[in-house]
Amino acid sequence: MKNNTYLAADFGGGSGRIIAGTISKGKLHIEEIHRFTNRLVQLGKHIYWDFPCLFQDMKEGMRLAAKQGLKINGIGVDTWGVDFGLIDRNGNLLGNPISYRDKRTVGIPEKVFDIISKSEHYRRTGIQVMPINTLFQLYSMLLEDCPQLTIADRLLFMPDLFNYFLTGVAANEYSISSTSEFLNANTHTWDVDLLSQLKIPLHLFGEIRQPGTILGKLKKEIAKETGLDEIDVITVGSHDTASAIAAIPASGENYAFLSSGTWSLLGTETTHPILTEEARIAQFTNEGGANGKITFLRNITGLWILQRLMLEWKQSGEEVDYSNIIEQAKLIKETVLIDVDAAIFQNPENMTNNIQKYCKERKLTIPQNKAAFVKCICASLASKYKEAIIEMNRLIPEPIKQLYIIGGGSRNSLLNQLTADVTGIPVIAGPAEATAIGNILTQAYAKGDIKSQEEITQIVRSSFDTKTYQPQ
Ligand code: LRH
Repeated sequence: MKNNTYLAADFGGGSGRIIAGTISKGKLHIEEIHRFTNRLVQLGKHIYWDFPCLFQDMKEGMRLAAKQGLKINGIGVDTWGVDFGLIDRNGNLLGNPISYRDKRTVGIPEKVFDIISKSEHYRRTGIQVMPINTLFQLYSMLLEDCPQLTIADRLLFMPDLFNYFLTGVAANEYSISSTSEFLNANTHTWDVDLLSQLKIPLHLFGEIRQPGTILGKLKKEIAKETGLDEIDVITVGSHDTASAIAAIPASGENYAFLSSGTWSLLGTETTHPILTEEARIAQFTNEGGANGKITFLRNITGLWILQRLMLEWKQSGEEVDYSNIIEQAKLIKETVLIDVDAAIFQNPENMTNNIQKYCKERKLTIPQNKAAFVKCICASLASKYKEAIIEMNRLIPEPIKQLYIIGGGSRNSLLNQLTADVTGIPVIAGPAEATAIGNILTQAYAKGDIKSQEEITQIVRSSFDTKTYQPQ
């Protein structure tokens, strides 16, 4: 029997998943094999990801898949953007990767823009300036003369790091590399002039691999440990946003996407980067897609604030029935709006306190119960989406006519309806597992089971239901 199952290792800021996808008769069937927590760890001065633990969790998922007797043809890894690990010349990891939520980049963009102007930086990289981006993280290490940097041989972004320890092949995948601010938006290669200007060592950066190519074989010892064969490890759109966008079930033209999870990535696909001053000022970014296209989008703080509130409610021992709170929130007519991108919400000790503080300082009505908090956040997100669509319509040839919401956030019916209402365009929600789906179908493309992006879209359309919300 032909091996037609692929494993997606999909890591988000709050959890990781191993998902198996089987393609049969033009349809994809997915099954979650293993889900685990991804925690931020405060250790000394910094906030880290626990990479060894995440790697172990991934192997456990692989072991469970093997145990089910699935005929596995390949595995692909995708993660959130911008973060990385450094490898020494013996191939060892130089410390756990530091999270983008760490404070080490505070004040760093200003220092970079003393050396290169914002306009030139955008013309080269096409990337929206966000202090979390790799450029600022690495520059902060350079400024503090970090010993790790002196002995580092290679820089590997999070998915590259997983791939490296799976195969022994150290490579930088294109879509994840595009989140760094080190790639040239036109040539899709490392911007050597920019790196040299900032005195960032060039040897850290390696060969750029395109999504949909075979990276290498699973190491013998990992195959043995997990019970899998020495299967192919395949580079997918290893930036989770790129994989999610590859799985938009779009039909027709002039659509925008919203990849909705911890972050909200709202934008559209273009064939060429848009590097104008207007795009820079509007804070749009040109990232690399999984299908040769550019994902022209704005990074908006997504469901992060709500995720943190839920955690705080649970930690205080309260009963939290998410769907019930959403239903209650739907009944609330009036709400205050907050700026979800305000620095005060980035990584506070207590999110509830900071929302209260934010409202108090602006003499806004403070939400009084869980449903009021949820309504406030969903309405605030929807208003950000509206603003982004208005700005985007000024920058692209034809206005957006419909919005596809994909990712876990597409399950939030309150947010979907509010978004349709304030933007005035239909919202098509689903699939929630778009990232894993894009990951799996890109692997199938690499192995020749699927021939084109059009076929990927067709498979998504016939395999997963969507729900349309008309503006009211
Ligand atoms: C979404 C995302 C987004 C951000 C990053 C930190 O998961 O990849 O593009 O830039 O996380």
